[in-house]
Amino acid sequence: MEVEQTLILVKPDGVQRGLIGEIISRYERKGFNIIGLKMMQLTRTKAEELYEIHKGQSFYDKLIEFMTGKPIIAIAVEGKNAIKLTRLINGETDPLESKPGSIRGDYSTDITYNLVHASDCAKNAKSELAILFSSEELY
Ligand code: FUP
Repeated sequence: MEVEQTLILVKPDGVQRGLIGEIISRYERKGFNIIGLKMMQLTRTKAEELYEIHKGQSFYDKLIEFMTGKPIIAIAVEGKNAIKLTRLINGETDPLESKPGSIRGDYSTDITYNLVHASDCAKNAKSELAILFSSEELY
């Protein structure tokens, strides 16, 4: 069992819908430690860094507008197998695949307005955490 750190975002729709507490509590109840937490509005630069891999996709512009339009909550999470397990807690990207019991499965029907982000591998977790948090902001 490997202790990992990963980046979670409560996206603007989660903040606007009043689901911050509900969403954060799911990672806490699972047993993960929160080692960084803040509300912020993503700059276009940060959003483009975060979603660099999707540049050129049909949904890219809409995604960047959405992610930068209103505040988000950035959360740094640590625990055993945190990368894989937080993505299981979030549920699948495709709303037809995200299962009840997951955050997306319980609260979202949309592929873009899907409430949460979690890094998908160790390399991306490291670079995404660095985009959102300075080392002084992590405990
Ligand atoms: P995930 O890892 O589940 O966050 O999903 P992806 O990395 O595949 O996609 C990143 C984000 O792009 C999703 F959260 C939402 C957005 N997206 C769309 O808006 N439309 C799509 O068809 C695919 C992804």
